[in-house]
Amino acid sequence: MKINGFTETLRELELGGTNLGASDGVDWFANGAETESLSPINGQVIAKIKQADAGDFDRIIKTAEAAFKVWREVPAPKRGEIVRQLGVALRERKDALGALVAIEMGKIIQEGRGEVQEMIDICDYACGQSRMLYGVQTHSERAHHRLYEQWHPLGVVGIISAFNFPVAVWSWNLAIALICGDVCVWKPASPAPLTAIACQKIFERVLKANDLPAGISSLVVGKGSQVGELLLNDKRIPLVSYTGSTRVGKRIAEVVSKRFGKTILELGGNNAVIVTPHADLELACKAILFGAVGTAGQRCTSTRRVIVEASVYDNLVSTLQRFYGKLTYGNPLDEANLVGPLVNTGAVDLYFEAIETVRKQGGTILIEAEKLDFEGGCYAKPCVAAVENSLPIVQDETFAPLLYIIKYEGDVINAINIQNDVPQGLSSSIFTNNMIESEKFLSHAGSDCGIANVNVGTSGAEIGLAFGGEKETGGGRESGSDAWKAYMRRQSNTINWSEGMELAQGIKFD
Ligand code: UN1
Repeated sequence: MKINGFTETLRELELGGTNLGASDGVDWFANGAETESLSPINGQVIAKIKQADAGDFDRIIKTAEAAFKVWREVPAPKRGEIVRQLGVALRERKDALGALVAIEMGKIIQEGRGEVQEMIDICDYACGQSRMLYGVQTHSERAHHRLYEQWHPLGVVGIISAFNFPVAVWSWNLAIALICGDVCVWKPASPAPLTAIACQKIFERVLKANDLPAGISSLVVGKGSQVGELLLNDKRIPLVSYTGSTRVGKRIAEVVSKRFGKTILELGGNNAVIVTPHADLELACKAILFGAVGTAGQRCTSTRRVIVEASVYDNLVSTLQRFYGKLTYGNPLDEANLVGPLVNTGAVDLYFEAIETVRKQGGTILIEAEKLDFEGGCYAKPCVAAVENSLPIVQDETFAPLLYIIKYEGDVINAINIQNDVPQGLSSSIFTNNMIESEKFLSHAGSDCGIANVNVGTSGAEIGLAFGGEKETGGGRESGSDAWKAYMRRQSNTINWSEGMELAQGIKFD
């Protein structure tokens, strides 16, 4: 397949040299400072962006509030139809948008296309879900009374996305929020404004073709310290969905809950793969490799730790060394490469600082990292280190291709205890063909993570189940299963169709 370069990709996605960063789905405007988007492929400016200022933000929220009053009256399956059309539009732009993701944040083109596929999948899923916004009904203790539960839309949903899934995070939230009858305002991550503008343009065509009013899906490109703060503090936004670091997520939880707003938080992970003596080692190492170096180790689900039983330790390390030795590095637009650049020079610096800290805290480097000088981009080779789980650096999430190997002895429960002994709780895996081991891992005394897999790696979850984690990962759930409920408000209804006024709990008040 021919891969387009920067210019062709921008043209195909209707992006110019300078782009406006605020849109209500019908009009584009922006009165804030100009910024540039740099590519980690070569450090060059891809294009410029005019950011939103406080006035633009206020205009967006006012328009969104008005649009909510219209949108909530549209029957849910008809809202689902609009989301279905977004999925069709994304299918048409899959290659171009996947390439822009690679250009702007550096993930390899296969993963860029995979990310757009996740957007398409959630649109299809949400369209079906729009006919299944079920509430329960139950039996009343009183004669001729009916009890039931309904789910109503919430209002304006703020979506703050992360650079590592610059387009899919928006779609997981948007597709579900829209079918629920909410309207959305998106503040994309600062390193990835162009992919956001491209998505907004794709959706704008759908909204216009259906004669929908402004404000159903809006975009505000701006600094976290400016528009981000406005969004958190704005009482007109009842729900804020944030994907990103635990440090920022903690602050978001405080600010939004202080005004009794709701949050969906998808924060840091510290995901482990347990490898027992009953594992297929080749299979485990394949999953570990993709988990640790896929997206250059910059997924919240990336494999950070391998917890391996002592008798298979040496074999696992030599298999990983063989696999790492075959990795190909370079331009993420070239399909031959498996590892592209990190997102920016700051991320490379943090990566090498973390490796230094591993050494200082007593870890042993098994596979050395090194900076790669391609085209002035942010390339680096991955690193593997043998450590103790208790090292302070191991307890922290380093957002880079840095993998820790930890030895365990005895029963699998010892490995599970090590796995759970970190502040985060997103994703976890076990590799074993022993049913008792895998059931222990999945039991209530097993993995404490939101995601627990058997013979499947920690990253690359499908959209059909709820996505998210426990502890410092924030507790939020997005995507499939009943994650839609977080985007709605629940109402409990009691209907009296008797002719009297019977009180519950047998109370007499005559
Ligand atoms: C993220 O890194 O923020 O499970 C999300 C996965 C992807 C989602 C990652 N489906 O790796």
